[in-house]
Amino acid sequence: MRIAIVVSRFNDFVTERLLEGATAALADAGVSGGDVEVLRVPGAFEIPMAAQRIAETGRVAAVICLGCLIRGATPHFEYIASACAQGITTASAMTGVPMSFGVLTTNSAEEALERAAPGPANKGREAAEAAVEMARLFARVGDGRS
Ligand code: INI
Repeated sequence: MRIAIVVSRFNDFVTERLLEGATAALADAGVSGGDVEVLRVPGAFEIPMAAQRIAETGRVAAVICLGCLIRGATPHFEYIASACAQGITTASAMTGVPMSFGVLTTNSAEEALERAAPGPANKGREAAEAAVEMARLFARVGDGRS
């Protein structure tokens, strides 16, 4: 099973930790590193575009979306957060490829770092586990054409 991870560079002191949590979870789930495609984008706003594009190639069974928005530092926080969440939902619906939401929306950098710490509470890990579960579910359900 091939999986894509779309991760934003904005607030990379947090998003790189989410990426570490996600890749660790994929390894735990038996997805080998060679089957993981990582796409880096500038910010959370660009995540849905890249998620849709990689899903459209047909190469991946799921897309894990990772990003970090910090309210205090972001005057247009609400706009980017809702564009990102809505965009991912639409991209998944349009492509039929499950996409999980590992985009933090926090009030402070401290809160963001808590959610990106190593271990079971890492939100990148949580997003990866959801993506694998959905990919396996969709594989079992099939598409009705075969
Ligand atoms: N992008 C983020 O991922 N997190 C942020 O906190 C953030 N702030 O603070 O503005 C942010 N902005 C960039 C945005 O996602 C786009 O990359 C940019 O607007 C170019 O389209």
